[in-house]
Amino acid sequence: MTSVSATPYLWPFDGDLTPQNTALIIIDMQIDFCGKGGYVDAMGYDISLTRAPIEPIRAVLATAREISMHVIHTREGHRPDLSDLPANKRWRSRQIGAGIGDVGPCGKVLVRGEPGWEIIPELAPLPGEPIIDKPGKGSFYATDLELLLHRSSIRNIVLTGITTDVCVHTTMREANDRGFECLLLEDCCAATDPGNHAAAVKMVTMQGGVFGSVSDSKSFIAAIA
Ligand code: C5J
Repeated sequence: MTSVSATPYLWPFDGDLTPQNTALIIIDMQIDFCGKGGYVDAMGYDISLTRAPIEPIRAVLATAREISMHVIHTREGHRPDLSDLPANKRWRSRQIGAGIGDVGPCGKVLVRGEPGWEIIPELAPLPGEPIIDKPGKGSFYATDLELLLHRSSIRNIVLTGITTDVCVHTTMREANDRGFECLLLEDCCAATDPGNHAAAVKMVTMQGGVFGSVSDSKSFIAAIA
């Protein structure tokens, strides 16, 4: 398989890209982050921004499934008894009018099992695709993601989802520190602020690719299809 055209370097760094050693990770494409009445909407942010990556992700996901590349989904959310919700996280969310654990139009905000916590239907996981439930921003903290990746001999990670500057970036940093070779697909991610999205993408490209490399859905599909 050929490398992916990316910035600042052709990805992966050593050209070792196969469907077996690579995972597409789709981060937090939940109603709470891009649906009407969800957490992001309740905070007053524009959900057209966080919905923009749905179609590019859908195209990448279809191609990844066609070639049997690993696909992993994540969901941010808390236990119904909120025993895994840090007090400061709850307090901050209430400051901006979207209290985590409080009842909103999509059920209890960011709580497992509630309508708002579900992954949007457009990107629904297929049976057999692992879903990582995480209480924090990073997908490695307090989850079994690293174990799953090692058990399947995955060494390349392709990051998509929302939001670029929070859960996607935290996951990319966690993965990079663990030695995984990371690629961010910029049109498959979005933030609640376009400037933050652009800054988060730019950060990856500094220092020769401090956290990995950056590409887009079309270049990635062209390389793997
Ligand atoms: C946030 C996320 N932004 N999925 N979560 O709180 O990025």
